[in-house]
Amino acid sequence: MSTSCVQAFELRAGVVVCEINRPDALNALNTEVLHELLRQVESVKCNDSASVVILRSVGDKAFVAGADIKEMLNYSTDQAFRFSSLGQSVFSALSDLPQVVIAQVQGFALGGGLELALAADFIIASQKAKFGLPEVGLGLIPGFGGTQRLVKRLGFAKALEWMTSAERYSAEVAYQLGLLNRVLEHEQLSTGVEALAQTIAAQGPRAVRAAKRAARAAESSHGQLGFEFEAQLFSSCFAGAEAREGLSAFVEKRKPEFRSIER
Ligand code: DAK
Repeated sequence: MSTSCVQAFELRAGVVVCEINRPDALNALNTEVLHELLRQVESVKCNDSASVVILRSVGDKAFVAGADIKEMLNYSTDQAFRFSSLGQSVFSALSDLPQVVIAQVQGFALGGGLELALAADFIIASQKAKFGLPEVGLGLIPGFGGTQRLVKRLGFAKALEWMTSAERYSAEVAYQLGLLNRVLEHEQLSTGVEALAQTIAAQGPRAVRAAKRAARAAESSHGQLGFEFEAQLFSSCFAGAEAREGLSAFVEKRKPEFRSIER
């Protein structure tokens, strides 16, 4: 396979697409895809002009059908350990991106595929999407952080049901449980995701990043510490020209021009 198994490109000002391209294997995550995903995520991280990353994949059937079962079949314990370390680096790098990351799920998001979507900030899915964690049926458990992230999203009992039953769930059920931000008609998925990405990219870029950092901190810190961090981030918004532009634009009854501000 060529290095094009994952591509990243600027869709429009402030919006980058990161796209997995292995549709013949339903975009299953093998070592090559993980290496390439890590490379692209690291380069997106340095893109100061991007506010949003759309994480999506090629093909109609699957977002990602999991870790590559055929590759894992003959793993030695050493190979399994290396695969695990690589996967964890990719998933941490993705969830630590300073940009808002939207997973666009058009079909199956199973096993490592659901874990990948969970590493994004939010998930927008087609009505045709299907979610689940089939690992226990293979004698495994999710290993890319999914056990932790799913509990945070669904609560302990539902998440454990998903992990231990290996059942598949429709987008409607996943939405009702709070896993998804939006469910869109299949044909409208790309345009809907891109429209939301554009809306976010039109806001103050520095403020969008600060909002993400503050919201992420809520997941890991408690009570007063979180409020103090929020206050620090709030005051940091006044360090550059962005807040001045946003506040002045309101007073002057015009649209703010965030994109032309130097960062
Ligand atoms: N790996 C490799 N190839 C896959 C694949 C996968 N996960 N899923 C599908 N494919 C391949 C199929 O083998 C087939 O290839 P050919 O036979 O054409 O060569 C092609 O994609 C099309 O798939 P199907 O013919 O099966 O298509 P269907 O429409 O009939 O079925 C399906 C679609 C998504 C229901 C089915 O493909 C399926 O059940 N796939 C497997 C889903 C699954 O079990 N996913 C979980 C994988 S395990 C850890 C880290 C991570 C993990 C665990 C531990 N540590 C760090 C400790 C994660 C584990 C997993 O994700």
